Amino acid sequence: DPAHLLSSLRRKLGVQGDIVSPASRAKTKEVFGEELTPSQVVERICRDVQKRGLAAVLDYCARIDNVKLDAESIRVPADELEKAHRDADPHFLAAVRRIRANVEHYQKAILHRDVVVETVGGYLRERYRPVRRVAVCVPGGAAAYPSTLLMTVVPAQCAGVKEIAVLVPPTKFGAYNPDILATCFELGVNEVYRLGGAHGVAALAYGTESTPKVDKIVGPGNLFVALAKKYVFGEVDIDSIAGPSEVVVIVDGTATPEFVAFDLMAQAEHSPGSSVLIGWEENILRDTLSVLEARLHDMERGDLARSALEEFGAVILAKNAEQACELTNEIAPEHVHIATANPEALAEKIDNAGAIFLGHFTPVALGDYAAGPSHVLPTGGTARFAGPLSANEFLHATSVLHFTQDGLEHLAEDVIMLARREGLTAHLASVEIRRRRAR
Ligand code: HSO
Ligand code: ZN
Repeated sequence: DPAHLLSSLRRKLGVQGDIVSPASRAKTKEVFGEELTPSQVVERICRDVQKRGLAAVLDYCARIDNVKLDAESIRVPADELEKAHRDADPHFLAAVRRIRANVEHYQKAILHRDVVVETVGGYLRERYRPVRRVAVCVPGGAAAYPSTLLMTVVPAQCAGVKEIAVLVPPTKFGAYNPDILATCFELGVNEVYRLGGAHGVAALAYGTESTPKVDKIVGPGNLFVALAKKYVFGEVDIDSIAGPSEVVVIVDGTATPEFVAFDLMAQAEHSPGSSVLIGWEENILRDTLSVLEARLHDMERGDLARSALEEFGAVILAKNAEQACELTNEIAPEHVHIATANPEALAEKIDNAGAIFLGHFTPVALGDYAAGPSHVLPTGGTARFAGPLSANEFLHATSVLHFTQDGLEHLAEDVIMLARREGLTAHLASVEIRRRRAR
């Protein structure tokens, strides 16, 4: 029963759940002296940071990350960023520059533009301005992700955000990673904090003497980062909550088993990552699985990918293309890859997906690294209502209204009717008094 399978996948992967690894349970016990759920941990940390500020943040750096930092060293010094950039492989930096240009090209093209609506005796306007100050979370637990810097910072810059603070945990894949630091410098980001986890999110959400408060926090992270973002929402804005990576690959007989096998492995090697293969021709599913089995051995992260595939992977034999699309809509995955003869027709039937990749030559990796749309996408079924992180997520709208006396007159009777119903006589009078004056 595919629907049942999917809901169990969702439960395993969703960040909403309080799923804890034995290691993280032990850590909680060590830090807090008692067994707590991740939500309880996050609530404690956030409250503590709100109350005690920087002292609490530094405490958690020591106790959770095992790194002794102070009011100064919590921020990566400018010369360290510059040195990482100077020492970086020029070919790597050239790639970063080209990708940045691609991301800019796309993000600027989709940027919301102000809308003016003429109306009787006046006009209405939807006006967009950038959020003033944002924090971007970049994961640094399992691997270093300079690509995530590109896919978060560049959209913010395209929106015109003036102040961008980067949060990277104090690990070898984070704040001590030369590629991460070099990329920050290349992108013109000089505010980089050696901070991750819930305490990192709280530090920027509430602000401390070393980490000035931001207006919005975006970007992926582990369960604690995700729960902390939810906790501080309202104090600041957040983007959608990004959990483990997912892909649904839809295939017909024209798909190449090798291609598809690597697409499934690519998502699984994020570990955890979920890869679901859906088709309606049994042969292509079988062939893909045997190639997958054969090729997993050669992969550097083959063991990680294998365990992710075993735990979170699925192969579904649908009745037909129609049903494949229905199931995909139910999963509402982060990525959908349609490897069929006529992918565009199927794509029209997919309502719920973070990003859709069409045809045999558009692997998800193109979007992950270089094409232009951000790879920060809704996961865990949230693609039912959320979309990709984009430059537009860094804008906020304001309505602007301007009427002449004629315009006021045109609306006056209706305002008075409603204001009287609601018993708000000052509202009523504020219109009425202007009418009298106009006569
Ligand atoms: N597939 C990940 C993004 C990523 N892939 C980063 C490689 N690096 C989530 O969409
Ligand atoms: Zn990826």
